[in-house]
Order: sequence, then C-alpha cells, then structure tokens
Amino acid sequence: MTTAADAGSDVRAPLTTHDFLAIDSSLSDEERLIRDTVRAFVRRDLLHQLPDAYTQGRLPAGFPTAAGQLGLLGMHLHGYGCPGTSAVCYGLACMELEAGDSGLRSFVSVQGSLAMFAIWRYGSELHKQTWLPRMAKGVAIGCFGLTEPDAGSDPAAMRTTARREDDGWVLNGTKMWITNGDIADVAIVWAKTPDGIRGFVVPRTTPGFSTHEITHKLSLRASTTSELSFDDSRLPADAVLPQAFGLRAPLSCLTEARFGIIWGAVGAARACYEAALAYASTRTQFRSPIAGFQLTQAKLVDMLTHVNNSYLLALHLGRLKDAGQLHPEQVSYAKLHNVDKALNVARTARTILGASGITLDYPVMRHMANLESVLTYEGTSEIHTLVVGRAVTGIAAFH
Ligand code: TGC
Ligand code: FAD
Repeated sequence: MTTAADAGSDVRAPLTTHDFLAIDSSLSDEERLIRDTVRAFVRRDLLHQLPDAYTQGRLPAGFPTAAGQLGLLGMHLHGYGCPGTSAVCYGLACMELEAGDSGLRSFVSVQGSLAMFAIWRYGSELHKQTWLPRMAKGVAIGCFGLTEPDAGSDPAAMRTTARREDDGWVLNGTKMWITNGDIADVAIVWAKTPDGIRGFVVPRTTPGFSTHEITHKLSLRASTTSELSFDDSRLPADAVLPQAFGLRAPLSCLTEARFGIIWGAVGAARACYEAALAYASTRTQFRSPIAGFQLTQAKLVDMLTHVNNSYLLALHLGRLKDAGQLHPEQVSYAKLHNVDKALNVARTARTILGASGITLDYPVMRHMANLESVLTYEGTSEIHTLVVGRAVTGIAAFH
C-alpha cells in the first residue's frame, strides 16, 4: 500500500519529545483552545508562585477567583452560571492545572466535582440558585465532608449523625482531612439519619460548626486541609439534599472527582518527565551529557511511555464519559493506573536530577510528595484494586 509519506507529501504530525504518540492531534479545536488557555494561565500566573505557596502551606494568592473567571469551577456542569463543557475539556483543564501543582487541581476537583456537583445533582432549586452561580465564580468556596477520623476507606462506618428536631436537623460529629475546609463558605456534609445516609448543605455561619486546619503536612501543601466539627449544629429542614439517599450519592460524586484525578496525574507526570529530560540534556558528568548514558535513556523512555499511555487512557475514558458510557469501575481502573504511574515517573525523575531534585527549585519532588496524597485520597490504590477485582471476579473482597 502506498502512503502519503511514500508519495513525498508527509502529512504526519511531527514526532515530539512530549506528545510522542501525537495524542493532541485527536483533540478538537475547542479542546485544544481550552488546554492551551489553562496551560498559559498556569505557566504565566501560577508557576512562579508555587514554591512559596508550597513552603507557606497555602493556595497561590487569588487562585479561586482567577479560576472562576476562567470558567474552571463546575466547568462540566450545565446551567446556574456553569460553562457546561464536555468531560474531555474538563479533563484537559485538570491535566494542565496539575502540571502546575496537585493543590490547584484539588481545589478545582473539590469545588466543581464534589461540592458543586452534589448540589447540582442532588440539591433543591433553592440550593442551586443560592450556591452554584457564586461557586462558579469562585466567590463562594465549597468543601465535601465524607471522611471521618475512624471512617476513611469505609465511609459506611461514619459516625456523624443528623437527627430531626423541631422541624429541622441537628448535626453532630467530626469530618477529617477535608480539602478547602478552613476557607469554605459552605460544606456538603454526609451524615447518618434514621433513613440512612443523607447529605446536608451546611453554611459556615451555622452555629456549632467549626473548622481546624491540619498543619505539618509534607504533601499537598499548596492546599488547605481541615477537620470539620459539628456540635449540636442546627440546620433548617430544607438543608438536606432532597435527591440524595444512601452511600450511592456521595460515591457518585467521588466518581466525578476521580475522573479529574485521572487527567491530573498525567499533568503531574508530564511536568516531571519534562523537567528530567531538560536536566539530563544539559547536565554533564564524565564529560558527557547524562542523557547520553544508557541507564538515563532507559529511565526517560520509561517515563515517556507512562506519560503517553496514561494520557491515552484518560482521553479514552473522557470520550466514554461524553458518550454516557463510562462505568465507575473503569474510573477506578484508570485512577489506579495513572496515579501509580505518575508517582513512578516522579520518583524516577527525581533520581535524574540528583541532589538538585530534592529542592523546590525544580517541581519534581513537590509533585512526588503531592502524589502520595493523590494515591490515598478519592479511594486508595488498594480500594481501587478491590473495586476492579470485584468487577472481574464478582466477589467483593473489602471485608
Ligand atoms: P457498595 O455496596 O459498593 O456501594 C453502595 C452503593 O453505592 C453504589 N456505588 C457507586 N455509585 C456511583 N459511583 C461509585 N463509584 C459507586 N460505588 C458504589 C453501589 O452501586 C451501591 O448502590 P445501591 O443502590 O446498591 O445501594 O458500598 P461499600 O460500603 O461496600 O463501599 C465500597 C467502596 C469501598 C468501594 C467505597 O466505600 C469507596 O469507594 N471507598 C473509598 C472512600 C473514598 O474514596 N473516599 C474519598 C473521600 S473524598 C476525598 O478524598 C476528596 S480528596 C479531593 C481532592 O482534594 O482532590
Ligand atoms: P484508611 O482507610 O485507614 O486506610 C489505611 C490503609 O489501609 C490504606 O493503605 C488502605 O488502602 C488500607 N485499607 C483499608 N481498607 C482496606 C481493605 N478493605 N483492603 C485492603 N486494604 C485496605 N476526604 C473527604 O471526605 N473530603 C476531602 O476533601 C478530602 N481531602 C483530602 C485531602 C488530603 C490531602 C488527604 C490526604 C485526604 C483527603 N480526604 C478527604 C480523605 C481521604 O479520602 C482518605 O484519606 C482516604 O479515603 C483513605 O482513608 P484513611 O486515610 O482513613 O485510610
């Protein structure tokens, strides 16, 4: 068969070091535009702030409202001031944000895929009107309280309760490791009621609701993580999410956020690979660039395959999601794969940078430390292994 290349008119996308499989060539113009816009935002406005933000344990200044102005909050939701983009566009934005820092993507995941999605999917019309437009702009911040001190991987074991009293609800309990907790205007809180697990929209001003920031973190430092406490917190009757019944509701929110993580992990891995490739090309030892050593090339190729294969996987799942064909078990498969590979890439990249790799002058160790949290939150790698294991054997092995 004669190809166009044989005939002398080569129409192939050029071979590049970063997008080796030319995956970008299968993106639409709109997808490429969103990807480029978020990439430019991260590189122009955020990258230079990240080492200090990381050291000081905070988000880069002004990030929530800047992300809102760009349409990154609740970006795949329709109506109520949300942009209503495709899942692939949302994924590409997550990828570019996490190429900056997992804390940026984490903020966007929790705001859009957990807090806003819960209100959008399960809330009353009043909840949606009250919160979604302001949350989409980043002027109101949300958090999502599922995990507790004694209920992490097994949220069904939660102890937080909500009881009916005087035509309202009384909330008691503690939520732990909650992203955005200290900066949130509203918390989506999951609690046991006599009718099973229900979700509640809890404004920060609710009496008996307090937050405490978790300090001394060595991972995901450019992000706020908090404990939420509810001490006889009284809520009106309409604080409950009317459409959310049982654990299925919060788990469906997790599927949304895990989808973003699948893409984000590709961004973090890509940033580490790029840093290692650039360093290896200029660093000389034994009178040769270290990129010229076989052992270094093996590492670079290993990283390259992980980055490209993970990107392909993310894009495939994005196309499935946009076609309404995505299963939560497929999301578990890809979260498991892409985060594991990203951590692998970050660790390998760190070795290529030698001593320089342990500083904040390069992004690699920051990504590596962040990815330890990403491996654990939104379902640990063990839990996702068991979810996929259950899907292929039909036997649940959680107990
Ligand atoms: P199980 O019996 O499997 O399921 C209960 C009901 O839920 C349904 N379901 C799902 N629905 C939608 N999406 C999913 N992913 C779903 N998984 C399960 C299921 O069909 C069932 O429905 P129904 O109608 O039959 O009742 O429940 P289980 O108690 O056996 O638990 C299963 C397990 C272990 C997989 C689940 O508990 C789990 O995923 N655990 C991990 C917990 C977790 O991921 N926590 C994350 C907290 S949020 C967070 O980390 C935010 S970090 C964000 C950031 O900063 O970026
Ligand atoms: P555990 O569940 O105690 O697990 C400890 C170890 O035991 C893990 O290796 C786990 O895989 C393993 N294990 C548990 N059960 C099994 C089993 N059946 N079989 C085999 N191994 C098992 N939660 C929220 O609700 N909202 C948030 O916004 C949020 N943000 C977070 C931000 C950060 C930075 C971090 C680190 C966590 C955040 N979390 C949040 C909590 C996160 O979801 C939990 O940490 C996670 O679900 C694991 O729970 P755990 O830490 O209690 O670990």
